[in-house]
Amino acid sequence: MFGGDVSSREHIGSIKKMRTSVTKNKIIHFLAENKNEFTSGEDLSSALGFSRAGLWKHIKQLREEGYVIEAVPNKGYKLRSSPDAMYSHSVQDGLNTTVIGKGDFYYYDEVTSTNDEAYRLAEDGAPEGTLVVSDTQTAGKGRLGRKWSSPKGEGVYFSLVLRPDVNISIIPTITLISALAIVDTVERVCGVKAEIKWPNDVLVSGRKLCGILTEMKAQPDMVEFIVLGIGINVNTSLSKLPEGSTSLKHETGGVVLKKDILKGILEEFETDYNIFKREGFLSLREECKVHSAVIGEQVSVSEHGRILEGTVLDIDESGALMVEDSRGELRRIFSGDVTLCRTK
Ligand code: BT5
Repeated sequence: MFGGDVSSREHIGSIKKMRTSVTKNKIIHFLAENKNEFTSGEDLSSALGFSRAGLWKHIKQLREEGYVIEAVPNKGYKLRSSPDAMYSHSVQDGLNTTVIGKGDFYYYDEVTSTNDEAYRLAEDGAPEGTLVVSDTQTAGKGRLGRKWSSPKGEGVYFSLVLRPDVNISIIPTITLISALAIVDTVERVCGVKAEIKWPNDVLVSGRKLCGILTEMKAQPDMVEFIVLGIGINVNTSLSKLPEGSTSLKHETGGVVLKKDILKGILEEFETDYNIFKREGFLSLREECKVHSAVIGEQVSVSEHGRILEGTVLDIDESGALMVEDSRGELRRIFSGDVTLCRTK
């Protein structure tokens, strides 16, 4: 699943870009940890293992990205202020979680897909809670080979590695639980009311704000790992998005800090995920239903090329959609695309 249609030259270019962002992440992390004092260029380059010339090049790039880094001869460097970037210190400082996003953290300026990167890391043994964030994706993925538009610096695109020790049958409900975390976060951080559109979208006033792509590696009865990928339009101009999308900037009329959205989702998700690992979907189901955009609605569901029309009655304990068709028969849908026939 890696590389896909990316040529090897593009692939090498993208690896170089990844290395650059890893280095910049280290510099910012170091300066942020020592923000009350100057750090000499010599100390900084020897602590991080690169040349003074290399250090200067990265400092220059960081300034271009909006970091205010003071440089005083014979004293060194000091971080004065940071833009709304996603380097580890901006996200992990004050992050109120214990595992999710708290440990291994990978930030990239550009990546093909954070899900592909997280999947590769998970195969190499990345622990639960590993976070991969990118400023943009050149091959952001939706379900069934669809594309996810990821305008640079405007949205939040990230993936988490999860290793829950739960029955494989309840894994699809992780998507709904993460949607719940997103709904709670956008309400808490920006006062925007959002809804969960089964199975993997978050909508505001019927327009798509966020998409979730959950991928899994499993043995017949055991989950090896899950990659939970989330893309959310934060300060994105609607002109860069497909018809029917929205962004938090569009909904609130102002710029929203991306790091606040990411931190909020990580915190809300960890709380719900811990409940999920202890008790399964049962105690989160009611909350998902309360925030559902589809319950009680007339819908058309496309599942493996078949179209079913009916009224959504429920989301069951395994996360399946319960739809009553025109003959009054109850149908259980495990995956598919839902189109709302009328809005609430
Ligand atoms: C999804 O698929 O909605 C899942 C999207 C998951 C994206 C995240 S970003 C981080 C991580 N890394 C990845 O590579 N992916 C995940 P689906 O339900 O199949 O919807 C895809 C459809 O949503 C597309 O065909 C478009 O119509 C629409 N779409 C694409 N980009 C969008 C955007 N930025 N905002 C709203 N709608 C979009």
